[in-house]
Amino acid sequence: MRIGDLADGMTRGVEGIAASVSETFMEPVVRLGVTGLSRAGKTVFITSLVANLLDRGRMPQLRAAASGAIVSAYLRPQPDNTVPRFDYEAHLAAMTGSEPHWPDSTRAVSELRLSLKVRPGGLGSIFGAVTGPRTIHVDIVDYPGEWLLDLALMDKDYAEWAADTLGRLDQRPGSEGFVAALGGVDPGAPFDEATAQMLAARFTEALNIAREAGFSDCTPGRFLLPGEMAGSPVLTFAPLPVPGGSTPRGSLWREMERRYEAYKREVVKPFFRDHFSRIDRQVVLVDALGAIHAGPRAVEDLRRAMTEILGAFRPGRNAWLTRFLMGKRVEKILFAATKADHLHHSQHARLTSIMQALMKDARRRADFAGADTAAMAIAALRATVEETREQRGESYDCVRGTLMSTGRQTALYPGELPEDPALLLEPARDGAEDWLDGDYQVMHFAPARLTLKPGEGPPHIRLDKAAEFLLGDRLR
Ligand SMILES: Nc1nc2c(ncn2[C@@H]2O[C@H](COP(=O)(O)OP(=O)(O)OP(=O)(O)O)[C@@H](O)[C@H]2O)c(=O)[nH]1
Ligand SMILES: [Mg+2]
Repeated sequence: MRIGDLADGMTRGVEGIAASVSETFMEPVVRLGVTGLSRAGKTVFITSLVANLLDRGRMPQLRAAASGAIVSAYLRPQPDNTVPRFDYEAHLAAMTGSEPHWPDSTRAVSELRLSLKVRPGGLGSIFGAVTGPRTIHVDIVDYPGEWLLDLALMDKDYAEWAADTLGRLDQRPGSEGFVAALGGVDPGAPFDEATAQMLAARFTEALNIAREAGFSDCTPGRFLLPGEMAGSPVLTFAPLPVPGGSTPRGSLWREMERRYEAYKREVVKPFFRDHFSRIDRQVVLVDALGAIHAGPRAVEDLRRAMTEILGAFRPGRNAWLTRFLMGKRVEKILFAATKADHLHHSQHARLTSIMQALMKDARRRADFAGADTAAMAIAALRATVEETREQRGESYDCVRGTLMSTGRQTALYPGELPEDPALLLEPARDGAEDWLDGDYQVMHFAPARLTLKPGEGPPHIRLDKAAEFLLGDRLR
């Protein structure tokens, strides 16, 4: 352990104590982390969750909403002054306006505080009447799941990371450009910036193509979501094989190694210290249907990424992370397959089983030290209606919605998910190229035009159950 690390850890500890004391004497705060890989559905989830907590007419499975224990809900200024605010109003306007559309992609951390006034025991409770309502603040933090994958880098030095990454290139589409570029480079040659930039550009391209093709584990995460760090040295490196003879000072390999270490120190660590270490409850959103549609390799990649992501919630996984956490741990982790409105409800249980199987794999390696975990299939914003169609004497359970590409109403029969998740996960693990029997369809539906009654939030599937799991115990 370096002295610098120790000092960092201690400051955090003191801040942590101050925060928990003020919270105990004043109003309790629950910090809810919402993560998932890019396009998993984080922005839509947070927007719809907040809208449905403000107007609770569609939240019967959230007990505190059904019982009337939540007296009121309102948005308040967030406590963190330097974190961008989650743009709830703009996202909600996009999803529920007169020309509904999906919100834009978001590329960084953002935060929103929702405060709930709760009367313990609900309406008419004697206890509630005596003590009066109390306020609970829910701080919702949206952050890219790619950043969690970077935790794995903390255990690896440059040579190990490069060997792992290079070893995986041939399993993925889009690496050709980078492989060709590598062929013309001697890692032991003296460093020059143009070569470094060229390699980083080709490598980033390969990561983006793999990501587009449905692959999940595309580290370093910040290469895909560079934000204001684009073009800086911490994002201008690439994996190189160890040069034959040695790694002389001033060589390309050495400088790449130095930048990789800088990325760990100056990008990965601050995120875990400033954001991750403060989370109380976590939802991990997963576009499982998207990966199933993309094929077995994408499913296997997703499984690995999920194991990696959930590994971040395993105490003791990493020495420096353990110190930042100071014994604090995430109390609940919800693992949710999003966009379940692409399936007829008759298949939702199967999607849930697939999520459970994916989660089990991660759990086998760790029990998350007592954190309460659950897997669900949800749709934060339901864009379809169900429909059963007859064709040549067979009936098909379809969903119907407005197709994004044409703007026309279309019915989709997505294919039948297997009852036993192993029928998907095993071929994926065995490296199959395609699914043996059948294909799984995904279509991009636009959000439906809504007419909401007073007191109703946007339509969803099981968002209330997700909220009950994540927050229910704190609202009683
Ligand atoms: N049908 C349906 N589609 C959804 C739902 N949630 C998300 N989507 C689709 O998934 C896309 C991504 O959703 P976002 O919420 O923007 O995902 P994100 O995780 O915030 O994505 P990034 O900000 O790019 O990381 C949307 O544009 C929709 O096409 C849902 O509940 N139902
Ligand atoms: Mg987003």
